[in-house]
Amino acid sequence: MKKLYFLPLCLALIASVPSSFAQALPTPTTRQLAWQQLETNAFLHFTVNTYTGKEWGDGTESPAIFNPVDFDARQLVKTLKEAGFKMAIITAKHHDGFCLWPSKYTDHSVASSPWKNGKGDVVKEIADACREQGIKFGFYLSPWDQHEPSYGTASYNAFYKNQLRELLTNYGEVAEVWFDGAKGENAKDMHYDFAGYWQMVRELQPQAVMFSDAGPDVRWVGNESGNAGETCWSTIDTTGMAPGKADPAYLNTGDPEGNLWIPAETDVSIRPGWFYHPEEDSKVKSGKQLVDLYYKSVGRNSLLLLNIPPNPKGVFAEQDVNSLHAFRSILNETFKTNLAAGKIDKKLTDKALGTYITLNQNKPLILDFKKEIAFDRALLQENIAAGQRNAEALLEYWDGKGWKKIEQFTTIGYKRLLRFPEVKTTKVRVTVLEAKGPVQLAAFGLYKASEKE
Ligand code: FUL
Repeated sequence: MKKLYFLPLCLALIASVPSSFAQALPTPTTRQLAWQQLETNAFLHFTVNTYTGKEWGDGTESPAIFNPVDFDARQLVKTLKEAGFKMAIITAKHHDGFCLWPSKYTDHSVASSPWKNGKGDVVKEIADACREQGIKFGFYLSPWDQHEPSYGTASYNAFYKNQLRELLTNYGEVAEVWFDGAKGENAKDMHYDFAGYWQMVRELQPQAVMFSDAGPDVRWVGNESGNAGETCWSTIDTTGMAPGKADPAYLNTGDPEGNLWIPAETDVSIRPGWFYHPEEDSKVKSGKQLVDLYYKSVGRNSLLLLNIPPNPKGVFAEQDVNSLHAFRSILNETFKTNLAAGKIDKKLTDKALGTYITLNQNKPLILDFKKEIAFDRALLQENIAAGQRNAEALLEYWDGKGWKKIEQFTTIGYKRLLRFPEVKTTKVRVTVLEAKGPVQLAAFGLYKASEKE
């Protein structure tokens, strides 16, 4: 008898295997999960362009023009840290080929500049300041190099790798490496060995995430205006893609059917250009505009990489610093008090992604605050360690007689922020309308926005 029971059980178990495999969703690696939770990182565009007024140099610039007499990495990093940025990424080399560190492989660098009599190293000072002050450090190393004579020949790959190795081995821990696929129409043909570059980063700095249009760890968001897609999946299918060769619209929204976890990074400048130009001093984005970008990036399952370019003296302009302070103080004010905390399950307000409530499709979660609260912002987070699942959901409030819509929205992922006119109620409910599996809701928050927003 026992054997007869056993056989159907075995068959049932075997039958269940393919379906559970079919449901396996891509999930983040530890490094991707840690990166996503940084939320706001800073980009520093700084090179000879800072002195020529150009956005793209052409490689003929003289190192003699680079002289940031007041450069103080500690001060720059302090400003970034105070404004809540968790990483600083410096343009170690932009498309003009000028190196902000004294590379052994070229003399087109700070070593040939008057700054500190050629003894300075911008990359080192930034890396050291980041370490001292407890924020992460990353670098941008442009593959397109208009100065290096070997560019366009196979030996350029060896040159690029030599420079990459210098940056990966001489500056302590690196948290992100930025591979930019951009190049001008006049650029010589060049076959980059991206696979080789990426392998070197994995070997020498295994905890670092690598950015490019197509990953491998984080992807471009598809525009430079600071807007992640209103629907933003952390998954894509990179078949046929390469840095510099990807469809921006596809990158912007991601792909619910994508087989790889490669979340979107939203890079945008605080100024119209990436480099400092004095004529743009009056065009610096205000704190309020930066907050808007935060909602459109972090609030749409992305990460905000905000560029703040040092000026020719090597310091941030006053306008930029003022905007950064305003940005962080507005965010702090808005998100200071979660009005739902203490009134709903602690798992949703303890700020840990690993504690969550599971929501099944069309089974609403009712959150009863017992007394009336007034709010105009909502926050939802999924436990993305288990993948991204929500595809469509509805947030409603109780008006005393029935449920009224606040907002219907698509993806949640790491974080979804919603903005709407003030609602006063004692209860809200969240209904998952469409999902790729049970939604692990890790956080829920309701806030009253700062008047400065
Ligand atoms: C682009 C570059 O061409 C811009 O100059 C800037 O560095 C931006 C972040 O990436 O591809």
